[in-house]
Amino acid sequence: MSRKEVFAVAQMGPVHLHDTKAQVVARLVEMLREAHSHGARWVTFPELALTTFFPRYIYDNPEEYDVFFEEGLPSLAMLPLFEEAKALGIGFYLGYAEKLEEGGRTRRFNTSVLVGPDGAILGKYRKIHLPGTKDPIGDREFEHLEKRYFEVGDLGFPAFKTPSGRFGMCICNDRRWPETFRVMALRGAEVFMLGYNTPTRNIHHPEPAHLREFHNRLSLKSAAYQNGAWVMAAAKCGSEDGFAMIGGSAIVAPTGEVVARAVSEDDEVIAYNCDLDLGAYIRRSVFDFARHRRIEHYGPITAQTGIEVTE
Ligand code: CDV
Repeated sequence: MSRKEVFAVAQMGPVHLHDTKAQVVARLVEMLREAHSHGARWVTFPELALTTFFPRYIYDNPEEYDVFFEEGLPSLAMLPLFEEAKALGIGFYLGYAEKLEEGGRTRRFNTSVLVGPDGAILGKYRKIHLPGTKDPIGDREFEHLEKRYFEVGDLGFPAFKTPSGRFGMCICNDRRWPETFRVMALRGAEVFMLGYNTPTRNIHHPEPAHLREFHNRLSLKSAAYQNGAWVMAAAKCGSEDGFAMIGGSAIVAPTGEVVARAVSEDDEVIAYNCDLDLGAYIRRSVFDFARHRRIEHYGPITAQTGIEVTE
């Protein structure tokens, strides 16, 4: 039996501060329909897909920033997307800002949800590698305040069972960390879905601009090859109220080859008929974890965070 499935990645152009969630969700529904016309069974949407990338701005009070958050699944704003996806029989990954009341306090996470082609919620992931700072750095054209608005994710890196195999989810900065993908692969994930909002400029160091896209692709390709898995990566990109973010949404094969790539910095759907068995030979040979991993030498990976020199 063939394990080929069409996967689509729905890149988004900018979402401006004044755009309403209804306008944004209408764009997502439009791309869902386009993905359906390509025969897609799964679509990956970006990180924080319903709003502008608000962690670039400084807010002090929850009353100012709660407008960016969603409560419940599906939230009211997401409903048209959930309904259309179920009607079309398409599963999807969607990034959003999650707010909930738990243990007598309000909690906020940078979250993604995986919804099956039948409309069932298959799982949720909460971003673990939060970049940036809690307090504004100042003296920059924009901030990156994810640590201010979100808690570190508390759900680990699961591999979710779907009708097409096991899928893992991560979000943006997580893709730069090999631990993210290896944990999901050790749990059997054959497809990694992720969304990202990557500012074109690195506010922490004056890098040459081309490195932003180079490091994005490098991370996606190594994640795919080193785990024998497919990678679906969706950007929100272009100039959001004058703040530029990279595009480069891609589908990467388990061989590490980019098989489809967005060319614009706008709403754009890319799709590929993915052979989900393609990674099997990689996981049977060079990356046969059971035969070749040497966990007795990996202690520092979980025992320490920063560099420790013994001598
Ligand atoms: N949204 C992100 O996590 N963005 C980071 C930037 C700040 C480096 C990223 O890894 O792309």
